[in-house]
Amino acid sequence: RLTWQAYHKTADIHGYLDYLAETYPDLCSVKTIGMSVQGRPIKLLKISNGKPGNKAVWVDGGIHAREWITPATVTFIINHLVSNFENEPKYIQDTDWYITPVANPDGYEFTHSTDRLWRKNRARAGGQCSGTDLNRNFGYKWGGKGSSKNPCTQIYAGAGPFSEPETAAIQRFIKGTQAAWKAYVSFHSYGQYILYPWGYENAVPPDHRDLEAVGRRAAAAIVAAGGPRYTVGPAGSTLYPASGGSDDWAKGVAGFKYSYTIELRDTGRYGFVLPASYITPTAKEALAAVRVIVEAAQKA
Ligand code: 0X9
Ligand code: ZN
Repeated sequence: RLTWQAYHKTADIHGYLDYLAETYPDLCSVKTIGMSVQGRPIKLLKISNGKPGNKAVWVDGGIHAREWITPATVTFIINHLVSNFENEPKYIQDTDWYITPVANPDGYEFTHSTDRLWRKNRARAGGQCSGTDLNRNFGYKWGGKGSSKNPCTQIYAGAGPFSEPETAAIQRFIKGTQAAWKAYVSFHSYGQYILYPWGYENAVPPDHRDLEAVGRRAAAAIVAAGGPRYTVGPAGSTLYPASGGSDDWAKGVAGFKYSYTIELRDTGRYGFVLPASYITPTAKEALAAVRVIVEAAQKA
């Protein structure tokens, strides 16, 4: 139903999730976790063998509209997991996967129709300017460094924590689902980084050594899979301080031990406008990284 030779629009990606739930009802289910500002569904695919005691992992893409490689990568990972489930190792099978490929459907559609480099959602933010940066709108250290109160900037944090329906839907689902949450992985682009908290400032959580070790193993797995170098480190010092990110909320509030933002390819040649021929290699290396994180999550 989908290919990984081209980038697809939200409706096609959501149609693919529905197809999987119909075709593999014992393994897959789809849930609409909320509606966007403009009334589009935010869909989540759960992949689970139904065993009690499974650890739970969250994966999202498309928080930032223009980062097209991220929904493509997330759907590639879904396709791989579902098609090979029986042959996967126990740590994959005994995980409950909660996967949202397009967390910002309005923004993503806007990059297809109007402005390829749009980043934010499509909220009527204030004055002439639209859009809240969903990765500044999460409710941990909201409104601090690297975010703005000015709706005309790319890093507008919104009127308050979780003011946007897209971030509120993620919060409501994660907080409202009885699951043994262990790993949170948010795909972004670009730059080839594996980042962990904190992002809001140059500081690290008490278990930062575990996050660094697993991040380095994930980067090594990417290289072993034939991929390029990814830089590993705490987001605030490795990239820049930016508060209100989903990764910090996952770690600081929602209780995920292993919380990562993975910035996919490339390092700037094409940037956000990565040609579709890069989807397969990028997604393969991302899957290799996710395997490492999920294996660690099983032991957490
Ligand atoms: O600035 C961001 O939101 C992310 N980079 S991007 O180029 N995709 O926009 C990095 C977020 C890292 N995490 C935190 N700062 N919490
Ligand atoms: Zn991003």
